[in-house]
Amino acid sequence: MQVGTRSSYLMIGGFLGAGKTTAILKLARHLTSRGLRVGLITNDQSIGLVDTAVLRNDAFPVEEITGGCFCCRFNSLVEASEKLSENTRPDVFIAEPVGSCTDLIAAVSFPLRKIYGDQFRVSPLSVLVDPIRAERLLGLADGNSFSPKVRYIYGKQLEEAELIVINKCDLLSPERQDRLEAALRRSYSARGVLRVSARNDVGMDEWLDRLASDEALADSAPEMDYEVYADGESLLGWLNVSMFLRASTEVDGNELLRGIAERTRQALSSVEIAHLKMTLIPDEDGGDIGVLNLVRSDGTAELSHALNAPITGGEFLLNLRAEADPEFLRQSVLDAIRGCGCEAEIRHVEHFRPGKPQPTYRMAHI
Ligand SMILES: Nc1nc2c(ncn2[C@@H]2O[C@H](COP(=O)(O)OP(=O)(O)O)[C@@H](O)[C@H]2O)c(=O)[nH]1
Ligand SMILES: [Mg+2]
Repeated sequence: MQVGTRSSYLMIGGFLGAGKTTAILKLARHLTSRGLRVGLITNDQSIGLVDTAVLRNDAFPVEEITGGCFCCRFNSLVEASEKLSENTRPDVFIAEPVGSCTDLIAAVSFPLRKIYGDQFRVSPLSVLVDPIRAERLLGLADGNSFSPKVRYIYGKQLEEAELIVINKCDLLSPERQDRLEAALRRSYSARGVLRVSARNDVGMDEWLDRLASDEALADSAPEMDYEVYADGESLLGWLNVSMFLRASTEVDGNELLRGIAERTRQALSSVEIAHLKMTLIPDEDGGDIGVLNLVRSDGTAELSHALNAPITGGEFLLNLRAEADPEFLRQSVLDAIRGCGCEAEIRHVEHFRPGKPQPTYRMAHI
């Protein structure tokens, strides 16, 4: 990626669980190996972010914007980039918006291009897709899904994508990949549809090359019904938990995470989970981290990063987004944690439905 005096600004959107954080780590490593300095920006409605813990574990500089999405906290986004610049002077910023957020072209890309165009070269908005979720939402496969207003957000994310990036291609046969790509091309007007496997580091260089070209940049944003968008967001319950777990003897931290995930899934069998993610950072010094993800109610709880050694306790973070009452999520998860046999010292528990998005700027055209 060629960089002049301006920093590049990459935004990797996509629904909850699509693989944004995984992809950002891989893109950051590729950029570093090309000799470029990278700064990362995470975003959430609340504090105690699993994503920040995962990215910091890789020693990249990370700033997090909490308490609202980029669109509604546009000035914080610019401040975050300035803060990163104080120490690192990144050539490339990579930002991960909230997975239930849309209207990023009108509320982030255009204002950045228009107001801060002398500082940032804004790359095409990539929208990352989990292929199993996409097959269901596009009617190519059966399976649990969300209610119509949540699906409205999903559709709008794809409608505004300048590049659609089908991730997790390792999960699909080439025929299913072809069918999904054809359906996405039929339904949406993105300038490019790419296929990658972020976890396996496949297709990342081609993606970076597309991000470096201006060809995919849009000049107008899709229309957005903010009432439907707000209703859709508020149907998703959010829960962030931060606590210390202590065991009386050494335990297998990976099993502990799996157990909490399984009991949570059972308690939430009647609702659709969008993303359940947890990190466990052991007290024992050594840079170890356990990371567990579940991206659909009927998916597999995966340890995307396993702990190397038994633990006696550690710092535990859990973020859950599911189409359900937040109080029900809170009770279910706290019960699931109680069942793990550790003593839990709670630092922070927050559960809520996101409020109506009110973007700082909204520009329909550039
Ligand atoms: N099979 C597969 N899983 C992936 C891939 N990329 C990410 N994942 C998994 O998808 C889950 C959600 O990833 P994450 O990056 O947290 O998604 P985000 O919510 O979009 O940031 C994790 O379990 C990842 O390991 C991929 O290329 N293939
Ligand atoms: Mg993420």
